[in-house]
Amino acid sequence: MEFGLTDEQLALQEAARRFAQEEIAPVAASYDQSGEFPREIIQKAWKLGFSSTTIPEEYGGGGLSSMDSCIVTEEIAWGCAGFGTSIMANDLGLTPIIVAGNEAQKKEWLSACASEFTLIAFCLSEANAGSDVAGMQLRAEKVGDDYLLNGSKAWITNGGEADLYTVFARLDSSTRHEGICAFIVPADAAGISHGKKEDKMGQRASDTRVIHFDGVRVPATQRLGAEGEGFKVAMRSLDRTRPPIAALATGIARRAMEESVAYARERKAFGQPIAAFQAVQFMLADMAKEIEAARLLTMQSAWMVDRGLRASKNSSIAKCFATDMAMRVTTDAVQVFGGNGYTKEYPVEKLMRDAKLMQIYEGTNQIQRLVIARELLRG
Ligand code: COS
Repeated sequence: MEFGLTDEQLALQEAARRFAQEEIAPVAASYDQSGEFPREIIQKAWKLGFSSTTIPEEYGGGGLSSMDSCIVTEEIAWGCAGFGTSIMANDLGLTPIIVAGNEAQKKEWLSACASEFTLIAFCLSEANAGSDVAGMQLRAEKVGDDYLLNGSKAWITNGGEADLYTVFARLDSSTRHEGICAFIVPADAAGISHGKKEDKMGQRASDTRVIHFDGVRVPATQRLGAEGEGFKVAMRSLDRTRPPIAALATGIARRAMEESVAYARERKAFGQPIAAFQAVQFMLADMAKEIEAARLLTMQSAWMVDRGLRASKNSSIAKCFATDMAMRVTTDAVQVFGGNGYTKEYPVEKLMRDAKLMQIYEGTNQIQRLVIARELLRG
């Protein structure tokens, strides 16, 4: 068993860390305040190979492994989780093409995304079907060789900024998951419109919207997999993208711990730095041990994805543990900072707001527990 990173991975980590320190962290608070989308910085991340990372080399991509992608994601999230989510959502949007695209689709769409900056959004959730994917209502109607999409998606990351969508729609209303299809849909297709950017508690730099599909015509050549396979395409995609979400949460928590250590060394009470008090030391020690555990679970699930093993249980364990951990660690970081931690003058209240979303998106942590329990009980 090898716990160390390779020389290439250390170089990748160092490059991503520098990018997060120099390009993201200094502007994170201002994007958090304005809620603007940092398109130029995201594009720069793409140019440097930190976004759309998993496109295989044969289609012109960086061909990074899931492990590599987790290494990058932790660093970017250290800089700002909203940036991390925008970058990660891009890879999530691409994943259905990687897992279910035929050769012609991969050549056309993955190559295009590798050669030109393209933002992608994964359109799965709906206002009344978030956890219950099989309950989606967006309709796909077969008309000749095409499909007509009608309905709306909700909570779509990169929704208003994306150039390309992967969309899940219901062909057969008499079934549940058996009636769902997956499609590749350019964002400029006639009939697509989007709602306002959601005014979120945290991760405010990321763009989250409702997308409306009003008679959007999609040729059959843009269907991913067979008719009725869309649900499984979504599940297989999420198995692969939950390890980077765990890495994102680990990055938020690591930032909170580092800020807490620095503050505890400086801030004085009763005539000495608060780092001298065991009450504070224990909080810092708990942060460190939980972050280490989350990172190891993340690496284990990424390792499984990279070996083509079914990673559902381990991806859900990593996602659930790391995101609950980020919530605990950032809450304790605010506690270490005391009253200062509750103000926007200091960085930890943003980290706590950003961490909350991690327990909700990419499958709530209640859904992760359901997946883990089902995998255990399946025998
Ligand atoms: N890989 C491959 N196939 C899978 C799978 C996976 N990870 N998970 C489930 N399946 C298959 C099942 O084997 C079953 O196949 P058969 O009908 O051939 O036996 C089928 O898919 C249906 O699975 P299941 O019965 O478990 O579906 P449910 O409707 O009970 O829902 C949950 C399953 C709740 C796990 C699913 O809806 C889910 O993941 N929800 C959360 C969605 C989410 O993460 N949203 C975030 C959006 S992206 S920000």
